[in-house]
Amino acid sequence: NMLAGDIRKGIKEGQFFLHYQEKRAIKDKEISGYEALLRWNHPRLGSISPDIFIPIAEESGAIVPLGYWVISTVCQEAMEKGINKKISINISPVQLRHPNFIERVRTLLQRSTYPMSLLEFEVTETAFIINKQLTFNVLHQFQKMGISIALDDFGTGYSSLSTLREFQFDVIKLDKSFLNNVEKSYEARSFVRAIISLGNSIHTPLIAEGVETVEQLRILEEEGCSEIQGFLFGKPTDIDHL
Ligand code: G
Ligand code: G
Ligand code: MN
Ligand code: NA
Repeated sequence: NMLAGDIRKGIKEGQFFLHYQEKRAIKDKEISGYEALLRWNHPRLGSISPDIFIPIAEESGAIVPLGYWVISTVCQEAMEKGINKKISINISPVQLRHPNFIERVRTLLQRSTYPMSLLEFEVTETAFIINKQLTFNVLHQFQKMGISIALDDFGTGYSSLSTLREFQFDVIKLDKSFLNNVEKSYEARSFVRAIISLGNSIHTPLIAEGVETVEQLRILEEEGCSEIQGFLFGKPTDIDHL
């Protein structure tokens, strides 16, 4: 694939940059943290969505250097701007399986003065398909370093409740598809209620993703959700505009 080579070249040539999206506590609507989201300005093709280039980066292995670039850039930008809220970073299963990932991350973070306790890694359930136990071990090592682990896109894809029994996530992120039609459909709302109640009963905070309307926000408040993320409060933007 042509784009795979372009990715490696693009890292060196500074074509990648980060956007950040705020997360808010539902109680007081205060900012509780940010999610870093990778963006690519390709010299010929212009802006390319991560939905397109992340799978290519994963297949080609370019996600490994790209992922290190993301982690170190988050730490650097957060230090420069004096951010003292938690920042979450999406981590691909390919990165988690890569040899020495833990050690390389540790070295990278030791070089930075940004505290590990202000970092969170978001992983999706696809990370647990291949060698679940190994993945849990890697994630647990990060937790021991002080990095929080979030279960991203919960409820979609290869979702299995046993994952929640086998690993103590710091946060669960409810996939945005669960908010579809939640204002109108009793059934949609029942699902949201059940998942929030599950999170609350295992004492794991739940973030609802993709909150776009005040009505969705009201429902999430009523059902006892702890945090929200979505266009209603903030679109992903560069660090200078947070
Ligand atoms: O920000 P946006 O909705 O365009 O992101 C699309 C997808 O790309 C999401 O699934 C998101 O998790 C993923 N993504 C965004 N940034 C990163 C990143 O830095 N690393 C990885 N692995 N995935 C990312
Ligand atoms: O897969 P992941 O949850 O990491 O992807 C987050 C993606 O969701 C980002 O690309 C971001 O642009 C997108 N996003 C964030 N808030 C909203 C929202 O309110 N509505 C929709 N449709 N997408 C959102
Ligand atoms: Mn995410
Ligand atoms: Na998500």
